[in-house]
Amino acid sequence: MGHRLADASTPARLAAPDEGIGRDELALATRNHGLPLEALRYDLTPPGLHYVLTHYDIPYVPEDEPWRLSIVGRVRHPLRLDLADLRTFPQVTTRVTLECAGNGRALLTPRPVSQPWLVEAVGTAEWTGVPLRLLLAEAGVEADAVDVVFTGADHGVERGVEQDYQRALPAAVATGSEPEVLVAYAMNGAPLPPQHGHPLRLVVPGWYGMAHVKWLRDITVTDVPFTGFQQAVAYRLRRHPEDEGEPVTRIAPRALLVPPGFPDFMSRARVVRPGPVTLEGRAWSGRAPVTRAEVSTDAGDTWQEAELAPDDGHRWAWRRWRCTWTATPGEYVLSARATDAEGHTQPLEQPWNRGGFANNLVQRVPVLCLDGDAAE
Ligand SMILES: Nc1nc2c(c(=O)[nH]1)N[C@H]1C(S)=C(S)[C@@H](COP(=O)(O)O)O[C@H]1N2
Ligand SMILES: [Mo]
Repeated sequence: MGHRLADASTPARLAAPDEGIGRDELALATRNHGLPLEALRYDLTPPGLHYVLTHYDIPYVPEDEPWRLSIVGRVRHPLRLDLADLRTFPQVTTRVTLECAGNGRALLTPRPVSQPWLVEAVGTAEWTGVPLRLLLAEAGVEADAVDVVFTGADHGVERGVEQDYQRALPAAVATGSEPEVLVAYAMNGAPLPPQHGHPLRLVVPGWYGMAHVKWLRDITVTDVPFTGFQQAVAYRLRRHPEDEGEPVTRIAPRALLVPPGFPDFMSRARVVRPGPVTLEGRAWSGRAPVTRAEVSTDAGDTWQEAELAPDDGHRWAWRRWRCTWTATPGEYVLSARATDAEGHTQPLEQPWNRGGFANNLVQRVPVLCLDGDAAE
């Protein structure tokens, strides 16, 4: 009672220099969970270990409630499709590594106050559904189409703006086949779980998570650029609140290590014993195929080439890499770095913007190698 919503023009907040993670960030962190990094070992992330991010509430969709997807706006034949209708279209399955645009945010200085990801907002799944371009072809997109707007069934308020979760793709991307955008009804061969968009979601291979609209109920083709909150206010790369900013789109390259050895419970620092230690992990990029993974055991001063697993044809999924490190007693900071075919790589200095978006600073993993004796 008596509460008021923040003003719509309120910029996202930055944490004060020594401000710890607050209760509001903790509340988000307990709802939206990351990939436990040891699960980087799986080619396909097991259900429940894939990261989850939901801005508002997960909609409750009773099993017997019919779901309809409408395709309207600048189309010649507006459509209203149920799940059985969607199953009559050609079905495609694509393995996709999904990463939240805010991954790495909580490691930035100053820290943008939002979902406080370290580096674990990533997962890989096989998504099955109908190519969006086939649905749009059936509806007949008009020549003056500019954007295609996707609306989810979830509703909330964000910085004073009440809204359904909505994002748009340029019409050329939505009707194109590179990448092949899907309206997906299955994840790893089973119906979508509630937290991943049951019963329908968009999958946009190579793009950061915000584009993959969950609980998809409406597709509207527009002849003007979409200016909704998640497009024009959030998910832009801004250094100052008044900047117009570039839109966040494709995933920048990143490599992560499977945490070596075993963890200290509180600090999560890794402990290894002297001798050969296999360092392995994953590397991905939504811009171009990954061509290189490198590892450093001295906080990025020197780099060693890791061996990339053979290309298995899953263009939109992460690739495994590995190398061997001969550990001797002492303290180390391990890092990994990915490079893609267009030469994009990862910086050692933080790429900073007010949302903490698309920041692919190299990972730092503190490791203690025990004395031979202490390990007995
Ligand atoms: N309807 C809806 N779709 C959404 C979101 C949301 O809050 N509502 N979050 C987006 C964001 S920011 C991310 S990172 C991904 C996360 O997908 P996942 O939870 O399946 O991993 O969903 C996207 N799709
Ligand atoms: Mo996200």
